[in-house]
Amino acid sequence: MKKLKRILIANRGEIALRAIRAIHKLEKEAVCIYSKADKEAIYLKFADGAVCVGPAHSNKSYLNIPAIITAAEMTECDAIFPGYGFLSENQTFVEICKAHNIAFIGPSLEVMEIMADKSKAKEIMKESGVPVIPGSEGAIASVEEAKKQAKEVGYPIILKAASGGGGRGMRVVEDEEHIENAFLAASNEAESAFGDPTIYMEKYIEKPRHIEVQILGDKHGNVIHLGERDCSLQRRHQKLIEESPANILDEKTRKKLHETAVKAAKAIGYYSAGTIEFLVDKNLNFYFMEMNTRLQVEHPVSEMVTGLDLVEWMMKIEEGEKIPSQDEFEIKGHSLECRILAEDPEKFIPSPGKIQKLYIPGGKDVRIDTHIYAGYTVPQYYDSLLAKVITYGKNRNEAIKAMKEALKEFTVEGIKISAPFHLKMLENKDFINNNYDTKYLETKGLV
Ligand code: MV4
Repeated sequence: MKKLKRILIANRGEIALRAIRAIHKLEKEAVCIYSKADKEAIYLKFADGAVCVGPAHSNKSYLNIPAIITAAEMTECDAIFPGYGFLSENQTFVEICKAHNIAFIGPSLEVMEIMADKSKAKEIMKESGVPVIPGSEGAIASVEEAKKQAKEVGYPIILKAASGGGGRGMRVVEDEEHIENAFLAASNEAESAFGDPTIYMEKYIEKPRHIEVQILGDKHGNVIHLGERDCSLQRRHQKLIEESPANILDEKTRKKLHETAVKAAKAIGYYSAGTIEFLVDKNLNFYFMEMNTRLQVEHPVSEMVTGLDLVEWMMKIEEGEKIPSQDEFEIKGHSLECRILAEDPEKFIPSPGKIQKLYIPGGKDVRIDTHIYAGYTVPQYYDSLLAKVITYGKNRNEAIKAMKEALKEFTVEGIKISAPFHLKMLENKDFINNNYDTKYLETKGLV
Protein backbone atom coordinates (compact mmCIF):
# COMPACT_ATOMS: atom_id res chain seq x y z
CA MET A 1 0.00 0.00 0.00
CA LYS A 2 1.35 3.39 -0.94
CA LYS A 3 1.68 6.63 0.98
CA LEU A 4 -1.00 9.20 0.22
CA LYS A 5 0.25 12.56 -0.98
CA ARG A 6 -2.80 14.71 -1.52
CA ILE A 7 -6.23 14.22 0.00
CA LEU A 8 -9.53 15.71 -1.11
CA ILE A 9 -11.88 16.62 1.76
CA ALA A 10 -15.44 15.91 0.63
CA ASN A 11 -17.09 17.86 3.42
CA ARG A 12 -17.50 21.32 4.92
CA GLY A 13 -17.49 23.24 8.20
CA GLU A 14 -15.67 22.21 11.34
CA ILE A 15 -14.90 18.69 10.11
CA ALA A 16 -13.26 20.02 6.94
CA LEU A 17 -10.94 22.12 9.11
CA ARG A 18 -10.40 19.17 11.48
CA ALA A 19 -9.29 17.11 8.45
CA ILE A 20 -6.96 19.82 7.09
CA ARG A 21 -5.16 19.83 10.45
CA ALA A 22 -4.72 16.04 10.47
CA ILE A 23 -3.55 16.01 6.83
CA HIS A 24 -0.94 18.70 7.49
CA LYS A 25 0.19 16.92 10.64
CA LEU A 26 0.99 13.94 8.40
CA GLU A 27 2.82 16.28 5.99
CA LYS A 28 0.34 15.71 3.19
CA GLU A 29 -1.62 18.20 1.13
CA ALA A 30 -5.29 18.96 1.63
CA VAL A 31 -7.72 20.00 -1.09
CA CYS A 32 -11.17 21.22 -0.10
CA ILE A 33 -14.35 21.16 -2.08
CA TYR A 34 -16.88 23.91 -1.46
CA SER A 35 -20.29 25.06 -2.60
CA LYS A 36 -21.07 28.59 -3.73
CA ALA A 37 -22.66 29.21 -0.31
CA ASP A 38 -19.35 28.33 1.38
CA LYS A 39 -17.01 30.40 -0.75
CA GLU A 40 -16.19 32.68 2.23
CA ALA A 41 -15.24 29.77 4.51
CA ILE A 42 -11.93 30.66 6.13
CA TYR A 43 -10.55 27.11 6.15
CA LEU A 44 -10.40 27.19 2.35
CA LYS A 45 -7.40 29.49 2.82
CA PHE A 46 -5.71 26.97 5.12
CA ALA A 47 -6.00 24.18 2.53
CA ASP A 48 -3.52 23.65 -0.30
CA GLY A 49 -6.28 23.85 -2.87
CA ALA A 50 -10.02 24.44 -3.13
CA VAL A 51 -12.48 23.49 -5.85
CA CYS A 52 -16.04 24.75 -6.19
CA VAL A 53 -18.28 21.76 -6.89
CA GLY A 54 -21.64 23.45 -7.31
CA PRO A 55 -24.38 25.66 -5.92
CA ALA A 56 -25.53 25.88 -2.30
CA HIS A 57 -27.95 22.96 -2.28
CA SER A 58 -25.96 19.92 -1.13
CA ASN A 59 -27.56 17.65 -3.75
CA LYS A 60 -25.72 19.76 -6.31
CA SER A 61 -22.46 20.21 -4.40
CA TYR A 62 -21.46 18.11 -1.37
CA LEU A 63 -23.47 15.17 -2.72
CA ASN A 64 -22.58 15.73 -6.36
CA ILE A 65 -20.46 12.64 -7.02
CA PRO A 66 -19.37 13.45 -10.61
CA ALA A 67 -18.28 16.97 -9.59
CA ILE A 68 -16.38 15.65 -6.55
CA ILE A 69 -14.58 12.93 -8.53
CA THR A 70 -13.69 15.51 -11.19
CA ALA A 71 -12.33 17.83 -8.49
CA ALA A 72 -10.18 15.00 -7.11
CA GLU A 73 -8.84 14.11 -10.54
CA MET A 74 -8.19 17.73 -11.57
CA THR A 75 -6.16 18.33 -8.43
CA GLU A 76 -4.46 14.93 -8.61
CA CYS A 77 -5.65 13.76 -5.22
CA ASP A 78 -4.96 10.13 -4.44
CA ALA A 79 -7.60 9.84 -1.73
CA ILE A 80 -10.89 11.28 -0.51
CA PHE A 81 -11.74 11.89 3.14
CA PRO A 82 -15.54 11.94 3.55
CA GLY A 83 -15.96 13.12 7.17
CA TYR A 84 -19.46 12.50 8.58
CA GLY A 85 -22.83 12.90 6.87
CA PHE A 86 -22.92 13.67 3.12
CA LEU A 87 -21.21 10.79 1.23
CA SER A 88 -19.54 9.15 4.21
CA GLU A 89 -21.78 6.07 4.13
CA ASN A 90 -22.66 6.09 0.44
CA GLN A 91 -21.74 2.75 -1.12
CA THR A 92 -22.09 4.02 -4.68
CA PHE A 93 -19.57 6.75 -3.92
CA VAL A 94 -17.09 4.21 -2.56
CA GLU A 95 -17.47 2.09 -5.71
CA ILE A 96 -16.95 5.10 -7.96
CA CYS A 97 -13.85 6.17 -6.01
CA LYS A 98 -12.47 2.66 -6.48
CA ALA A 99 -13.25 2.71 -10.21
CA HIS A 100 -11.29 5.96 -10.49
CA ASN A 101 -8.35 4.63 -8.53
CA ILE A 102 -8.95 7.07 -5.68
CA ALA A 103 -8.67 5.70 -2.14
CA PHE A 104 -11.76 6.17 0.06
CA ILE A 105 -10.60 6.91 3.61
CA GLY A 106 -12.97 4.69 5.49
CA PRO A 107 -13.97 1.06 5.85
CA SER A 108 -14.42 -1.50 3.07
CA LEU A 109 -17.45 -1.50 0.82
CA GLU A 110 -18.31 -4.99 2.13
CA VAL A 111 -18.75 -3.90 5.77
CA MET A 112 -20.66 -0.79 4.69
CA GLU A 113 -23.07 -3.08 2.83
CA ILE A 114 -23.54 -5.34 5.84
CA MET A 115 -24.17 -2.49 8.28
CA ALA A 116 -26.49 -0.55 5.96
CA ASP A 117 -29.13 -3.26 6.42
CA LYS A 118 -29.86 -3.04 10.15
CA SER A 119 -31.76 -6.30 10.19
CA LYS A 120 -28.98 -8.21 8.42
CA ALA A 121 -26.34 -6.54 10.59
CA LYS A 122 -28.20 -7.77 13.65
CA GLU A 123 -28.28 -11.35 12.35
CA ILE A 124 -24.53 -11.32 11.73
CA MET A 125 -23.83 -9.86 15.16
CA LYS A 126 -26.05 -12.46 16.80
CA GLU A 127 -24.19 -15.26 14.99
CA SER A 128 -20.92 -13.75 16.22
CA GLY A 129 -22.05 -13.97 19.84
CA VAL A 130 -22.91 -10.30 20.32
CA PRO A 131 -26.06 -9.73 22.42
CA VAL A 132 -28.92 -8.33 20.34
CA ILE A 133 -32.40 -7.15 21.32
CA PRO A 134 -34.92 -10.03 21.12
CA GLY A 135 -37.22 -9.67 18.13
CA SER A 136 -38.16 -10.94 14.70
CA GLU A 137 -35.72 -13.02 12.70
CA GLY A 138 -35.19 -10.69 9.77
CA ALA A 139 -37.89 -8.84 7.89
CA ILE A 140 -41.64 -8.96 8.55
CA ALA A 141 -43.61 -9.68 5.39
CA SER A 142 -47.17 -8.79 6.42
CA VAL A 143 -49.51 -7.39 9.07
CA GLU A 144 -50.48 -10.96 9.99
CA GLU A 145 -46.86 -11.88 10.54
CA ALA A 146 -46.30 -8.72 12.57
CA LYS A 147 -49.19 -9.71 14.87
CA LYS A 148 -47.92 -13.25 15.25
CA GLN A 149 -44.34 -12.15 15.97
CA ALA A 150 -45.41 -9.44 18.41
CA LYS A 151 -47.30 -12.06 20.45
CA GLU A 152 -44.11 -14.07 20.72
CA VAL A 153 -41.85 -11.10 21.47
CA GLY A 154 -44.34 -9.56 23.90
CA TYR A 155 -45.65 -5.97 23.92
CA PRO A 156 -44.48 -3.23 23.89
CA ILE A 157 -42.56 -3.77 20.66
CA ILE A 158 -40.81 -1.41 18.28
CA LEU A 159 -40.95 -1.60 14.49
CA LYS A 160 -37.83 -0.42 12.70
CA ALA A 161 -36.87 0.19 9.10
CA ALA A 162 -34.14 -2.18 7.86
CA SER A 163 -32.56 0.69 5.90
CA GLY A 164 -33.37 3.17 8.65
CA GLY A 165 -31.47 5.30 11.07
CA GLY A 166 -32.15 8.43 13.00
CA GLY A 167 -35.59 7.25 14.07
CA ARG A 168 -37.37 7.42 10.73
CA GLY A 169 -39.65 4.52 9.91
CA MET A 170 -39.78 3.65 13.61
CA ARG A 171 -42.96 2.94 15.61
CA VAL A 172 -43.49 1.84 19.20
CA VAL A 173 -46.56 -0.39 19.58
CA GLU A 174 -48.20 -0.98 22.97
CA ASP A 175 -50.81 -3.59 22.02
CA GLU A 176 -52.30 -5.63 19.18
CA GLU A 177 -54.98 -3.06 18.51
CA HIS A 178 -52.41 -0.61 17.18
CA ILE A 179 -50.06 -2.87 15.29
CA GLU A 180 -51.74 -2.84 11.88
CA ASN A 181 -51.68 0.93 11.51
CA ALA A 182 -48.19 1.19 12.97
CA PHE A 183 -46.82 -1.47 10.63
CA LEU A 184 -48.30 0.17 7.53
CA ALA A 185 -47.20 3.64 8.61
CA ALA A 186 -43.64 2.54 9.41
CA SER A 187 -43.39 0.67 6.12
CA ASN A 188 -44.68 3.66 4.12
CA GLU A 189 -42.37 6.04 5.90
CA ALA A 190 -39.41 3.74 5.29
CA GLU A 191 -40.28 3.44 1.60
CA SER A 192 -40.42 7.19 1.07
CA ALA A 193 -37.40 8.00 3.25
CA PHE A 194 -35.04 5.19 2.20
CA GLY A 195 -36.66 3.61 -0.88
CA ASP A 196 -36.97 0.39 1.09
CA PRO A 197 -40.17 -0.57 2.96
CA THR A 198 -38.55 -3.48 4.85
CA ILE A 199 -39.49 -3.54 8.53
CA TYR A 200 -38.23 -5.70 11.41
CA MET A 201 -39.36 -5.95 15.02
CA GLU A 202 -37.77 -5.74 18.46
CA LYS A 203 -38.84 -5.82 22.06
CA TYR A 204 -39.12 -2.18 23.12
CA ILE A 205 -36.55 -1.24 25.75
CA GLU A 206 -37.96 1.45 28.03
CA LYS A 207 -35.81 4.38 29.11
CA PRO A 208 -32.56 3.12 27.63
CA ARG A 209 -29.19 4.79 27.59
CA HIS A 210 -27.41 5.16 24.28
CA ILE A 211 -23.82 4.04 24.77
CA GLU A 212 -21.43 3.48 21.90
CA VAL A 213 -17.92 2.09 21.63
CA GLN A 214 -15.32 3.75 19.41
CA ILE A 215 -13.24 1.21 17.58
CA LEU A 216 -10.29 1.36 15.25
CA GLY A 217 -9.25 -1.52 12.99
CA ASP A 218 -6.37 -1.89 10.56
CA LYS A 219 -5.86 -3.88 7.36
CA HIS A 220 -3.91 -6.57 9.24
CA GLY A 221 -6.88 -7.80 11.25
CA ASN A 222 -6.12 -5.84 14.42
CA VAL A 223 -8.98 -4.11 16.24
CA ILE A 224 -8.79 -1.89 19.33
CA HIS A 225 -11.38 0.12 21.23
CA LEU A 226 -11.03 3.70 22.46
CA GLY A 227 -13.52 3.32 25.27
CA GLU A 228 -17.20 4.20 25.21
CA ARG A 229 -19.27 7.35 24.84
CA ASP A 230 -22.56 8.09 26.52
CA CYS A 231 -24.76 9.93 24.01
CA SER A 232 -28.03 9.68 25.89
CA LEU A 233 -28.79 13.39 25.93
CA GLN A 234 -30.62 13.83 22.66
CA ARG A 235 -33.45 15.78 21.17
CA ARG A 236 -35.31 14.16 18.30
CA HIS A 237 -32.34 11.91 17.54
CA GLN A 238 -29.93 14.81 17.57
CA LYS A 239 -27.21 14.44 20.17
CA LEU A 240 -26.61 17.52 22.31
CA ILE A 241 -24.04 16.44 24.90
CA GLU A 242 -21.73 13.46 24.64
CA GLU A 243 -19.17 12.20 27.09
CA SER A 244 -16.58 9.56 27.73
CA PRO A 245 -16.53 7.39 29.77
CA ALA A 246 -20.16 6.46 30.54
CA ASN A 247 -20.18 6.70 34.31
CA ILE A 248 -23.34 4.63 34.72
CA LEU A 249 -21.36 1.49 33.83
CA ASP A 250 -19.53 -0.53 36.46
CA GLU A 251 -16.01 -1.73 35.62
CA LYS A 252 -17.13 -5.29 34.87
CA THR A 253 -19.88 -4.25 32.46
CA ARG A 254 -17.60 -1.70 30.81
CA LYS A 255 -14.94 -4.34 30.16
CA LYS A 256 -17.52 -6.72 28.71
CA LEU A 257 -18.92 -3.94 26.51
CA HIS A 258 -15.47 -3.11 25.12
CA GLU A 259 -14.66 -6.78 24.49
CA THR A 260 -18.01 -7.26 22.75
CA ALA A 261 -17.41 -4.26 20.45
CA VAL A 262 -13.95 -5.51 19.49
CA LYS A 263 -15.36 -9.00 18.88
CA ALA A 264 -18.12 -7.54 16.68
CA ALA A 265 -15.66 -5.51 14.58
CA LYS A 266 -13.28 -8.46 14.22
CA ALA A 267 -16.14 -10.73 13.13
CA ILE A 268 -16.70 -8.61 10.02
CA GLY A 269 -13.04 -7.78 9.35
CA TYR A 270 -13.58 -4.10 10.06
CA TYR A 271 -10.85 -1.57 9.36
CA SER A 272 -10.81 2.25 9.78
CA ALA A 273 -12.69 4.13 12.54
CA GLY A 274 -16.15 2.88 13.42
CA THR A 275 -18.68 2.98 16.20
CA ILE A 276 -20.75 0.17 17.63
CA GLU A 277 -23.94 1.51 19.17
CA PHE A 278 -25.57 -0.22 22.09
CA LEU A 279 -28.79 0.28 23.99
CA VAL A 280 -28.29 -0.18 27.71
CA ASP A 281 -31.30 -1.01 29.90
CA LYS A 282 -31.96 -0.15 33.55
CA ASN A 283 -30.19 -3.31 34.71
CA LEU A 284 -27.12 -2.47 32.61
CA ASN A 285 -27.82 -5.19 30.08
CA PHE A 286 -26.44 -4.00 26.78
CA TYR A 287 -27.57 -4.89 23.28
CA PHE A 288 -26.08 -4.22 19.85
CA MET A 289 -28.18 -1.63 18.02
CA GLU A 290 -26.27 -0.64 14.90
CA MET A 291 -22.80 0.17 13.65
CA ASN A 292 -21.75 3.49 12.19
CA THR A 293 -19.17 2.89 9.49
CA ARG A 294 -17.79 6.43 9.61
CA LEU A 295 -16.11 8.99 11.80
CA GLN A 296 -18.65 10.58 14.15
CA VAL A 297 -19.22 14.17 15.22
CA GLU A 298 -18.44 13.27 18.84
CA HIS A 299 -15.10 11.53 18.12
CA PRO A 300 -13.09 14.22 20.00
CA VAL A 301 -14.21 13.00 23.45
CA SER A 302 -12.61 9.63 22.65
CA GLU A 303 -9.46 11.43 21.48
CA MET A 304 -9.32 13.37 24.75
CA VAL A 305 -9.41 10.27 26.98
CA THR A 306 -7.02 8.20 24.83
CA GLY A 307 -4.64 10.74 23.32
CA LEU A 308 -5.08 9.10 19.89
CA ASP A 309 -5.91 11.18 16.81
CA LEU A 310 -8.71 9.32 15.03
CA VAL A 311 -8.56 11.25 11.76
CA GLU A 312 -4.81 10.79 11.56
CA TRP A 313 -5.27 7.07 12.19
CA MET A 314 -7.94 6.74 9.51
CA MET A 315 -5.39 8.02 7.01
CA LYS A 316 -2.54 5.87 8.29
CA ILE A 317 -4.79 2.80 8.27
CA GLU A 318 -5.65 3.48 4.63
CA GLU A 319 -1.91 3.51 3.93
CA GLY A 320 -1.60 0.09 5.52
CA GLU A 321 -0.05 1.10 8.82
CA LYS A 322 -0.63 -1.06 11.90
CA ILE A 323 -2.64 0.45 14.75
CA PRO A 324 -1.18 0.51 18.27
CA SER A 325 -2.09 -2.37 20.54
CA GLN A 326 -4.60 -1.91 23.33
CA ASP A 327 -1.92 -1.78 26.02
CA GLU A 328 0.13 0.89 24.26
CA PHE A 329 -2.27 3.59 25.44
CA GLU A 330 -4.35 4.34 28.49
CA ILE A 331 -7.94 5.48 28.73
CA LYS A 332 -8.03 8.08 31.46
CA GLY A 333 -9.89 11.10 32.76
CA HIS A 334 -13.24 12.35 31.51
CA SER A 335 -14.27 14.35 28.49
CA LEU A 336 -17.48 16.15 27.56
CA GLU A 337 -18.65 17.61 24.27
CA CYS A 338 -21.35 20.20 23.71
CA ARG A 339 -22.55 20.78 20.17
CA ILE A 340 -23.02 24.49 19.78
CA LEU A 341 -25.70 25.07 17.14
CA ALA A 342 -26.80 28.21 15.33
CA GLU A 343 -30.18 27.87 16.99
CA ASP A 344 -32.55 29.67 19.29
CA PRO A 345 -31.83 27.99 22.69
CA GLU A 346 -35.49 28.12 23.71
CA LYS A 347 -37.44 27.56 20.51
CA PHE A 348 -34.86 25.28 18.84
CA ILE A 349 -35.29 26.94 15.48
CA PRO A 350 -32.31 27.61 13.18
CA SER A 351 -30.66 31.01 13.45
CA PRO A 352 -28.47 31.54 10.37
CA GLY A 353 -26.94 34.92 9.59
CA LYS A 354 -23.87 37.04 10.12
CA ILE A 355 -21.66 36.72 13.21
CA GLN A 356 -21.01 40.32 14.27
CA LYS A 357 -18.86 39.68 17.30
CA LEU A 358 -17.13 36.53 18.45
CA TYR A 359 -15.12 35.33 21.38
CA ILE A 360 -13.96 31.70 21.40
CA PRO A 361 -12.99 30.28 24.80
CA GLY A 362 -9.79 28.37 25.49
CA GLY A 363 -7.55 27.05 28.24
CA LYS A 364 -5.61 23.92 29.05
CA ASP A 365 -8.57 21.58 29.27
CA VAL A 366 -10.71 23.15 26.57
CA ARG A 367 -10.71 22.15 22.92
CA ILE A 368 -12.80 24.01 20.36
CA ASP A 369 -13.39 22.53 16.92
CA THR A 370 -14.95 25.24 14.80
CA HIS A 371 -14.76 26.94 11.43
CA ILE A 372 -16.48 30.20 12.46
CA TYR A 373 -14.96 33.68 12.75
CA ALA A 374 -16.17 37.24 13.36
CA GLY A 375 -17.82 38.48 10.17
CA TYR A 376 -18.68 34.95 8.98
CA THR A 377 -22.18 34.42 7.65
CA VAL A 378 -23.69 31.09 8.71
CA PRO A 379 -25.42 29.74 5.61
CA GLN A 380 -28.97 28.46 5.92
CA TYR A 381 -28.46 25.43 3.70
CA TYR A 382 -26.61 23.03 5.95
CA ASP A 383 -26.87 21.62 9.44
CA SER A 384 -26.55 24.19 12.16
CA LEU A 385 -23.39 22.92 13.90
CA LEU A 386 -21.21 25.95 14.62
CA ALA A 387 -18.68 24.62 17.07
CA LYS A 388 -17.90 21.69 19.28
CA VAL A 389 -16.75 22.60 22.76
CA ILE A 390 -14.82 19.71 24.25
CA THR A 391 -13.47 19.73 27.79
CA TYR A 392 -11.27 17.40 29.78
CA GLY A 393 -10.92 16.74 33.48
CA LYS A 394 -9.63 14.14 35.93
CA ASN A 395 -13.25 13.17 36.47
CA ARG A 396 -16.77 14.03 35.29
CA ASN A 397 -17.18 16.91 37.74
CA GLU A 398 -14.00 18.59 36.55
CA ALA A 399 -14.99 18.19 32.91
CA ILE A 400 -18.43 19.68 33.67
CA LYS A 401 -16.87 22.60 35.54
CA ALA A 402 -14.51 23.34 32.66
CA MET A 403 -17.45 23.13 30.25
CA LYS A 404 -19.54 25.63 32.24
CA GLU A 405 -16.64 28.08 32.27
CA ALA A 406 -16.05 27.67 28.52
CA LEU A 407 -19.74 28.06 27.63
CA LYS A 408 -20.04 31.21 29.75
CA GLU A 409 -17.09 32.70 27.88
CA PHE A 410 -18.35 31.68 24.42
CA THR A 411 -19.69 34.89 22.90
CA VAL A 412 -21.49 35.13 19.60
CA GLU A 413 -23.39 38.24 18.57
CA GLY A 414 -25.57 38.59 15.49
CA ILE A 415 -27.08 35.11 15.61
CA LYS A 416 -28.45 32.92 18.39
CA ILE A 417 -26.53 29.92 19.68
CA SER A 418 -27.60 26.92 21.74
CA ALA A 419 -25.03 27.46 24.53
CA PRO A 420 -27.60 28.77 27.08
CA PHE A 421 -29.50 25.49 26.68
CA HIS A 422 -26.32 23.50 27.31
CA LEU A 423 -25.52 25.62 30.36
CA LYS A 424 -28.99 24.94 31.74
CA MET A 425 -28.44 21.19 31.30
CA LEU A 426 -25.07 21.35 33.05
CA GLU A 427 -26.88 22.86 36.07
CA ASN A 428 -29.68 20.28 35.91
CA LYS A 429 -29.67 17.90 38.93
CA ASP A 430 -30.59 14.85 36.84
CA PHE A 431 -27.78 15.56 34.42
CA ILE A 432 -25.30 16.12 37.24
CA ASN A 433 -26.42 12.88 38.91
CA ASN A 434 -26.28 11.07 35.57
CA ASN A 435 -29.93 10.17 36.01
CA TYR A 436 -31.53 10.46 32.57
CA ASP A 437 -32.25 8.47 29.42
CA THR A 438 -32.67 9.00 25.69
CA LYS A 439 -36.21 10.36 26.17
CA TYR A 440 -35.31 12.68 29.05
CA LEU A 441 -35.66 16.05 27.31
CA GLU A 442 -39.01 15.18 25.75
CA THR A 443 -40.38 13.57 28.94
CA LYS A 444 -39.43 16.54 31.12
CA GLY A 445 -40.77 19.04 28.60
CA LEU A 446 -37.32 20.62 28.30
CA VAL A 447 -37.57 20.89 24.54
C1 MV4 B 1 -34.86 1.26 20.28
C2 MV4 B 1 -35.38 1.89 21.45
C3 MV4 B 1 -35.97 1.09 22.39
N1 MV4 B 1 -36.06 -0.25 22.19
N2 MV4 B 1 -34.97 -0.06 20.14
C4 MV4 B 1 -33.67 5.29 17.95
C5 MV4 B 1 -32.78 5.48 16.76
C6 MV4 B 1 -32.55 4.15 16.21
N3 MV4 B 1 -31.20 4.04 15.75
C7 MV4 B 1 -32.86 3.20 17.31
N4 MV4 B 1 -33.59 3.94 18.33
C8 MV4 B 1 -34.17 3.31 19.40
N5 MV4 B 1 -34.28 1.97 19.31
C9 MV4 B 1 -35.56 -0.80 21.07
N6 MV4 B 1 -35.68 -2.12 20.90
C10 MV4 B 1 -35.26 3.28 21.55
C11 MV4 B 1 -34.66 4.00 20.53
C12 MV4 B 1 -34.57 5.42 20.74
C13 MV4 B 1 -33.35 6.05 20.93
C14 MV4 B 1 -32.15 5.34 20.91
C15 MV4 B 1 -30.96 5.98 21.09
C16 MV4 B 1 -30.93 7.35 21.31
C17 MV4 B 1 -32.09 8.07 21.33
C18 MV4 B 1 -33.32 7.44 21.14
C19 MV4 B 1 -34.49 8.19 21.17
C20 MV4 B 1 -35.69 7.55 20.98
C21 MV4 B 1 -35.73 6.18 20.75
